[in-house]
Amino acid sequence: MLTSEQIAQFHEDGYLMLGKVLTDSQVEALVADEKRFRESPLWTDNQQPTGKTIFRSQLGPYSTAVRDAGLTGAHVPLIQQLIGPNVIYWFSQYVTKYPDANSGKSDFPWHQDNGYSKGISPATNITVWVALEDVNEQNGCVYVMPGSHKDGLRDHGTRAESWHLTVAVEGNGVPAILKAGEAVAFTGLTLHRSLLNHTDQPRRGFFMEYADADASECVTTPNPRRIVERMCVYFVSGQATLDQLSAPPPLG
Ligand SMILES: O=C(O)CCC(=O)C(=O)O
Repeated sequence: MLTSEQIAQFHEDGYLMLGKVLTDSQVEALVADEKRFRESPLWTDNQQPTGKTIFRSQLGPYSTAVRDAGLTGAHVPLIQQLIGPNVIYWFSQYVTKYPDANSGKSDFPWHQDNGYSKGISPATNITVWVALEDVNEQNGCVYVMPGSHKDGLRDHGTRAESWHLTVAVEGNGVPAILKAGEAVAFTGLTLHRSLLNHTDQPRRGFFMEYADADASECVTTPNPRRIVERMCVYFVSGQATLDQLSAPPPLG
């Protein structure tokens, strides 16, 4: 369990290094799974991958490894301490950053995860990013910006020639240097990024996002949608409140 000092640190910095959260066999299962999905002919983006980052998301229905990591990893009770008692595991993604080989394209610019989800309320959601092999500044680890969650959701612009959203940020942030199976947890409002992969091997990571079971996304629209109503949502603990947003439509 997290100590009160670790909880205070998480709220102060907007991130926390969790140490090893997945067993070696859970990491092996995810590594095999990442390869299975990356190489599947269902996707066409795995050709000539130099400088590319390949994403495979929301695969829980097809993957025991994805469900098992998100629901039984050693981080789960820690996340319940931070969000609980009603917690959902609502998003997961493999992120495989291929060697850059001087293309300059293998970075993922500064952003808040809630920038992509168009705002989540309550913004107590947390991302747990796990290394599937040792990650460091050479192979494109994630960097987090301490305290950046305190100013709320920022305006994200789009980057030329890419779907990435981004925010102008001063400073380098803190590199999350991790061994395989170790994780960094950060809030949905914490600015983070990753830089180029300067090695000749792919850098594989897997992240899991957790939220309060009553959280809504797109809070800036008149009809916010509850996350629990999305596909591929799994309960970690507790339940969602039944109200007009979650009530099923009348039959007949
Ligand atoms: O794994 C990475 O390099 C960064 C991925 C990331 O920040 C994201 O997908 O939101």
